[in-house]
Order: sequence, then C-alpha cells, then structure tokens
Amino acid sequence: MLLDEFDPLSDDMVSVLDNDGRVTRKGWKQPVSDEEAVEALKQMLLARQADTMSVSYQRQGRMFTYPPNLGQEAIQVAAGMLLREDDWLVPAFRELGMWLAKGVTLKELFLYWRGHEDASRFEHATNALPLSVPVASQITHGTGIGFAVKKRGTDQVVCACVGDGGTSEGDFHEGLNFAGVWQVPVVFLVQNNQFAISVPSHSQTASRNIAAKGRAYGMPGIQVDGNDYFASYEVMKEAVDHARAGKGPVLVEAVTYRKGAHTTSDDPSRYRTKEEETEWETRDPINRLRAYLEAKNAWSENEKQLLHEYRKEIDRQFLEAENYGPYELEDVFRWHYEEMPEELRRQKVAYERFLNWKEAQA
Ligand SMILES: Cc1ncc(C[n+]2csc(CCOP(=O)(O)OP(=O)(O)O)c2C)c(N)n1
Ligand SMILES: [Mg+2]
Repeated sequence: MLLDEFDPLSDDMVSVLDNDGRVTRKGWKQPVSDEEAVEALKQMLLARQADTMSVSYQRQGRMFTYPPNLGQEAIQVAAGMLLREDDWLVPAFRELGMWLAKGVTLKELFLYWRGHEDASRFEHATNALPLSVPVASQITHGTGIGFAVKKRGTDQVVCACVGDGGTSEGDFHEGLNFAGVWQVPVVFLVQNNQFAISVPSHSQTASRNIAAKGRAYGMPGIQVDGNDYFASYEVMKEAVDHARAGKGPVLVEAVTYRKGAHTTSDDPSRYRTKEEETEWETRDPINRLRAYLEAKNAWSENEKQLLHEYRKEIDRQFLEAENYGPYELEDVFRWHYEEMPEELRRQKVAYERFLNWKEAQA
C-alpha cells in the first residue's frame, strides 16, 4: 500500500515516470489499460486546449476573468477518472479536468466566467457542487457532505479540493479536524501548484510539506507528483478506495505547477523567474505521458487533427454560452435564501439605483 509505504514526515513523494516518460519505480505495473491511458492523454489535451482558448476569449473581452489550469492536467484527469457518477465533487475554482470527467460542460464553465448565475446548475453532472471562489470555504462543505454520506450508510466518496494557499485558512483545519474525528469518507485533494497568486507555497507553512498535516488530524497523508499521470492515478485510487471502504478520510498533496497566470488579471513575471518556469517545463505532465505511450507504440493519434476537432467543439460551446442571453438583476440576489431577507432586499434596491444612475451618465 502506497499509503503505508510513503511517509510524508520523511518528505517521500510517489512518482512513476521521469521527465522523459521512463518508468523509474522497480516492479511497477501499469494501473490502467493502454486504452484508458490514451483516453487520459486525450482528456489532458482537451483540457489544455480549452484553457488556452479561454484565456484568448477573455483577452477578446468575451469573458470577465479566467483561472488557467495549464500544467495541472495530470492530477485533475486522474482524479476525475476515479470518481463514480454518484461520488461528490466539491471543487475550488481550478478543477477543469475533474469537472469535465463529472459531466460539467464547457458551456457551463464559460457561462460561469461570463458571470451568469445559471452556470452553477451543472445540468448533466451528478453531485458536483458549484465553483467556490472564497478560498477553502468548500472544505467544510465537503466534510459535511461526507458526514451525511456516512450517516446514510451509502458507499459514496467525497473529493474536496483546495489549493496550497487554501491550506492556511481556518476552514481547512476545521474541516480536516472534524473529518478525522468522525472518520468521514472524504479525500482532501490539495493541488499544490506552488503559488497562491504571488505567494510561494513554501511561505504557507512551517511544515515539511502539506501532506504531513494529515497525521495531526488522524488520517493518512501522502505526497504525489501531480505532474505524473500514473502516480496521480495510483495515489488517488488508493485514497478513494480507502474512503469508500469506510476507513476514513485521506489527505493527498499533489505537487504540480501553475504554468499560466493566477487569473487573466495576473502577471507572474512580477514574482517568479524565467529559469523557474523553464525548469518546471521539463516536468510537463502531457509531454511525460505522451513520451511514455509513444515509447510503447500506444499513441497513434494524429494530434494536429485531434486538436483541430477540440477547437471546433470548444468554440461551439463558447458560442452557446455567449448566446445564452443576459442574466436578470434578480439572479444576483435570489439564490441564497428561499425568501429574500431584508438586508439583501436593501442591497438590491441600492444596486438598482446605482445601475439607473450609471445608465443616466451614459
Ligand atoms: C477567503 C478568500 N481570501 C482571499 C481570496 C482572494 N484569492 C483568490 S484565489 C487566492 C489564492 C489561492 O491560492 P491557492 O489556494 O493556492 O489556489 P490556486 O489559486 O493556486 O489554485 C486568493 C488569495 C479569496 N478568493 N477568498
Ligand atoms: Mg496554489
């Protein structure tokens, strides 16, 4: 069991492939079929293409903002493949590969970043919570859902996601503490992408790593190379199986790198060096999995053609989002409570007054 073998207190990290896609672990057996690995690589390419185009849509003024997932595809696709339809996904805001696996459409995600409230409905996805921008607030929700699942006695698993920066929030610690005490079926997945906007992850904690924190809350913690698809798959599989078997929560720290900006309003050249970016480029998750598959003659896709098809489909869904229609002012206020409380009603009136004033200025 990797969960027993790899000790976060010794800074162990699970990995399988080196930067050239060669297997480095002795006695390793491929955990999925070649077909599944090929499918994973295709999903990673789709996610990356959607990301690249999203940044471009935003630059064209067609989307308000966007947080790129570039470079974080391996852990996201691996985790997504392991969630059952009735498992719960409790995301932060940078989980593209997992959303797609859950059945969330690109159209819905585009609609979200265009500021539309309807985007949070996820019509074709079961048990996927809306995006959570208030950092780490979703962790307590994930624990709560895990508590409910346990009370009902079903074998569903909750995957609650957070970033390295989110682990400094109180919600993270409350959520993990409660989860440990009640042994709920939750996998806490930290995508440690090295940054919380401009703050480097080593400034978030005096711990040796984030995975080690699991110990204090009475759950296994494990560090994995999140840019290594197979390692990510193996670790997430053990974590999900552990939770599903009623053995309680697990903390997974996936070590990765945010290749893009924090969001389209950020400029990473202000706080990190070209050398660092170049160094991480050699660990790119797509290149590593592709090199592995090519070496065993398992990758025969015409990538150019594939990307061409992806671009067409992404554009089609973007146009659907763009032509969706405006949202009502009411939508901004009406989803929090069954009946709008007085304070929200007051804010709505004030906002209407502001919009009328703005229109009069034009
Ligand atoms: C409670 C809260 N504080 C601050 C912010 C502003 N903010 C948005 S994202 C972010 C950094 C998050 O970093 P991390 O958890 O590492 O996730 P990443 O963006 O790297 O995926 C901050 C500070 C916020 N959204 N919510
Ligand atoms: Mg981060």
